[in-house]
Amino acid sequence: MQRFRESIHIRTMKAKRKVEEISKEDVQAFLKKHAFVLFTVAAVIIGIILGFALRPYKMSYREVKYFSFPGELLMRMLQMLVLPLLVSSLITGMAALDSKASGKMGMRAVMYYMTTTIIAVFVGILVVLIIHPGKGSKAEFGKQQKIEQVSPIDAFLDLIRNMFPPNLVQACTQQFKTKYGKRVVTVTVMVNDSVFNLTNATQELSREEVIPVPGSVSGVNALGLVVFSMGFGLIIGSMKEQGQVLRDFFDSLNEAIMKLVAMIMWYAPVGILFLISGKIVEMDDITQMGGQLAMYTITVIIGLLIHGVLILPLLYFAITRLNPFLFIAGLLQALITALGTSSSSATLPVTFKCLEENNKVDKRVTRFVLPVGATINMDGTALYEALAAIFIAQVNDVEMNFGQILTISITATAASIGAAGIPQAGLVTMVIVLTSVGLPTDDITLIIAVDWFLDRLRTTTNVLGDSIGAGIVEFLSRHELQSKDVEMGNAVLEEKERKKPYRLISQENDYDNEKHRHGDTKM
Ligand code: 7O9
Repeated sequence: MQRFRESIHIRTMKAKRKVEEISKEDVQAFLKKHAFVLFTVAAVIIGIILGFALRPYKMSYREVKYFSFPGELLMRMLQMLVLPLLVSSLITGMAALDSKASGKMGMRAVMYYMTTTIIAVFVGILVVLIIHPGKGSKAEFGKQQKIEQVSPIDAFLDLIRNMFPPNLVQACTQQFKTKYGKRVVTVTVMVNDSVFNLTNATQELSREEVIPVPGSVSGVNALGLVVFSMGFGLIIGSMKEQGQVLRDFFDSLNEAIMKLVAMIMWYAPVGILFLISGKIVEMDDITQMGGQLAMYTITVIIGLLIHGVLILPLLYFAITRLNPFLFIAGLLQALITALGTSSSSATLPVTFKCLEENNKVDKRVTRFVLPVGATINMDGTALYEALAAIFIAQVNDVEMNFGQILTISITATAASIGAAGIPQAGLVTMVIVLTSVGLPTDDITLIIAVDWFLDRLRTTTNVLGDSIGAGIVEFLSRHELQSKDVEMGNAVLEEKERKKPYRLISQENDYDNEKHRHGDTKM
């Protein structure tokens, strides 16, 4: 008995020492491994504190701009990479798969985009109907401005036109936008003069007519580049040896850009710190905000939280049976960058890095799914537009019937899909949603005061939606990817698959023996 006790004692002592030893190393390894994430989180916290600390000094506009200069630099660096990254990743992504495999993967991605966008709109509508933030009075809001009217048909045609840019170089800097010109039309009318009884007298009348004329606005035509790159990638993928040079070229370009991304990410925490604190210094006094607007802000936050923290993770878990929060933990940097930059396209480089390096998502999936997702999949935006439209109806004391709510959900879904193809989308799509149910478009100005803030949150939701989509599409396409690996004798990739940090919440969930078990989750 005594010996037994002693041996237990020795063993526990050993174990304790081991724990101590490991914990020291562990902490170091942990710090090293997660240095980026820790820096980024620290940057957000310091940024917020610094921002609020500097507010009492009431900086002038010029000073605020100087102050947020480091943040501006980050935006510029990220945007610098978006174009080559978008083109090279889509081309190599498409070229790496045959048309059948990419078709299947594309179908799954589109299914995911549609499902989540529709769910997002539904969540938005539900939340705003339940909380009912609008009280039917506009008295507490500031002065209203006029909002330019847009023609939904012209916006839609612009979207289609932007899919086929006539000049690829121009598509990197400009989008097509219908403008309106005036034309004088002369019409000859017969005048039947009854006084002098003269028949067949004619008179020329001229009147002005508004006509659509071609124009352009600055901004990347992402949709056009996506369409071109997908077609181009598919073609060079099917070109056997002749296409090898191009495949190698774009593959190498993509790798080089990703190396640049890795370098820029060292600067990201500094940039994010200044972006956030600059915005806090710049913003208007929030204590002046009216009750309805505050309620509206809270409603949007709740809606986005339900979608991002509940529905998307649940969907991820339902399909892959993996822990969604471990997956999201790997994305933290991308989410914070989205929060700082309020642009999912500028965040794209970081999203790539997080998914490929932290979550070990297959490059063939990310290269294909992420650029398309950044362009057409905007859950947060869809949720927001539907919610905002109903809020404006509530402020105007207009009861929405079921048909109108359905119209709002359809237009909000369409608006979020088409946003990247519609020039100056932010406002234009909102105007379209409101016009579709006959709500006053000038009331958009009521919510503009909080838009900069809510934009950041919906961008984060957009990036989260795209990333979880990549995880789900990878899982659903694992068999095609594996068979392609075997075909190409690529055993290294499979080895990497097994090391995914976020997988295996239970041992039974191994890719190898799940073929039949998960057969039913296939889309
Ligand atoms: C939000 F593919 C890329 F990365 F090259 C790409 C480039 C440009 C993708 C998209 C775009 C683009 O122009 N997007 C765009 C997005 C254009 C207009 C409006 C929006 C909507 O933006 C969101 C919102 O306001 O709700 C949000 N700020 O996700 O970036």
